Amino acid sequence: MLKLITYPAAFGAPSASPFGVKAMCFLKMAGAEWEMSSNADPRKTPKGKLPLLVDGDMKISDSEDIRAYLEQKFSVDFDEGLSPEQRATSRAVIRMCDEHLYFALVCDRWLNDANWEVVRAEFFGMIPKLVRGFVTKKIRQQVRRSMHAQGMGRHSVEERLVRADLDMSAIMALVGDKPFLFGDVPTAADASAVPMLAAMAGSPTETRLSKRINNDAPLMAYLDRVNKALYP
Ligand SMILES: N[C@@H](CCC(=O)N[C@@H](CS)C(=O)NCC(=O)O)C(=O)O
Repeated sequence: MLKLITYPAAFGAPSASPFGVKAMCFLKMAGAEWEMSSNADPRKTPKGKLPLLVDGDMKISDSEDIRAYLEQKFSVDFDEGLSPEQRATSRAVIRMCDEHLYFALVCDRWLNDANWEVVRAEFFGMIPKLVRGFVTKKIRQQVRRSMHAQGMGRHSVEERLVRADLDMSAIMALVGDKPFLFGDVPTAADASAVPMLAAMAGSPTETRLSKRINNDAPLMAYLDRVNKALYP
């Protein structure tokens, strides 16, 4: 049976990682039988990141490669019925979520002091108490550095909010009056966008970003529709 290795459930989501939840949605779209193996330490995985899909001897890293693998293995097209133009838009939406909104989520989770206290307890509670403070301080420093290198960490909270807000407005403009991004059936872009937005909405403490999402009724209704259609 296929095994999805990813971070355990957290903050109301089936995995702390939105990429893990995205992979779960793909598994459901493929009609696969699978089991989850919770792992909170990605260091020994091929790319040092999770999720990781294991199929016998095969190890597939990265949610986008997991998508390609599942589409091929189960002879399905997660974007069935979409025109070439819609497929191009879908690709752009997925990149926007994975490579931009994700970093707004990381900053909100890790750099916001109130959130960090909860994140630390939730993610690193298994580290012996004696060294937990030291280890988690180091990990947070690494995240801060990587967010600075990536660029999102250089923006103020307000600037990050404006950026995320523009992405969310773009997503909702695409959804329009439809149930899903491209019509009546959820596609790969829904499976990518919603875990990211839901993770932001499910912030452990209320932040400006989580408020922005939770106060947006049409956006929350869209998250709910995708949740019901695609979540495990
Ligand atoms: N492009 C990857 C991103 C995966 C990713 O960033 N995973 C994070 C958790 S959300 C991770 O494992 N980070 C560990 C690290 O960077 O050390 C995908 O789509 O799967």
